[in-house]
Amino acid sequence: MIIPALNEAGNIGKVMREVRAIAQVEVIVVDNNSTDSTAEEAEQAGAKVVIESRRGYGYACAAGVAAAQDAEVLVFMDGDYSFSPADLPLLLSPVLNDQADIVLGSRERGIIAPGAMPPHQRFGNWLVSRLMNLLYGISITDLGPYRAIRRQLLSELDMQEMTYGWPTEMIVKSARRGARIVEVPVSYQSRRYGHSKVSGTVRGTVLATWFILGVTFRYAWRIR
Ligand SMILES: Nc1nc2c(ncn2[C@@H]2O[C@H](COP(=O)(O)OP(=O)(O)OP(=O)(O)O)[C@@H](O)[C@H]2O)c(=O)[nH]1
Ligand SMILES: [Mg+2]
Repeated sequence: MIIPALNEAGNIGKVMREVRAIAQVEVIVVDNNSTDSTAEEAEQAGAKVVIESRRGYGYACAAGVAAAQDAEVLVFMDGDYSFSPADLPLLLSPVLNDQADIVLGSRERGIIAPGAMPPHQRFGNWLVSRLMNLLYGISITDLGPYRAIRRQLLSELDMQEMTYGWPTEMIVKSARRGARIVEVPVSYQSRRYGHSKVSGTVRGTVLATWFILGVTFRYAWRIR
């Protein structure tokens, strides 16, 4: 499991302990120059901590992939304790049962705690999901960052988006390759501690919207 984490002290230890209680999986926390004790907290709770100095969600995820050398299946999860480690078996089973190549955790199909997702984020996810369904012939309800993917598929995708576009690129390129994309319901709650870096800030929202829409359209019209 790969957890990109930027200033998630207070959350990351709790996330780690819950993952440990659910499954014996290797957990790689990628610290992007946090200014708090994220790295120490993750290490103490048993994570392998990788440092990526280039700022960006995609850079952090890519560094995690590089560090997870032996894993055949990779799971990505946020480090702010907004997703539930208890949903991990649900995410993994379609891949392990050879029914999917990539499994997306859908908050829309699951339970969203009151106030956990700001209305603009919920609307944006709805809109982009539908756009992707139309442009790529898939059937998804959310852009869930909590997801599982076969390593083989991920390496074939040749990921280029190293910031906000990473999760979108993974979906649209998987769709273009005809990979089996399956959604499972996951629960979502507000972060416990710390500050939002994406949807809870104006800068994060504007940049995420720009990259998500840009990547969604770019690959729809690119020649194979
Ligand atoms: N390594 C790394 N992690 C990041 C970066 N930006 C965000 N993250 C992590 O990515 C996850 C998602 O970021 P959040 O700040 O929770 O974004 P959000 O879910 O839209 O916002 P909230 O509603 O506050 O939870 C968290 O685990 C962050 O720590 C980054 O630049 N580098
Ligand atoms: Mg969050």
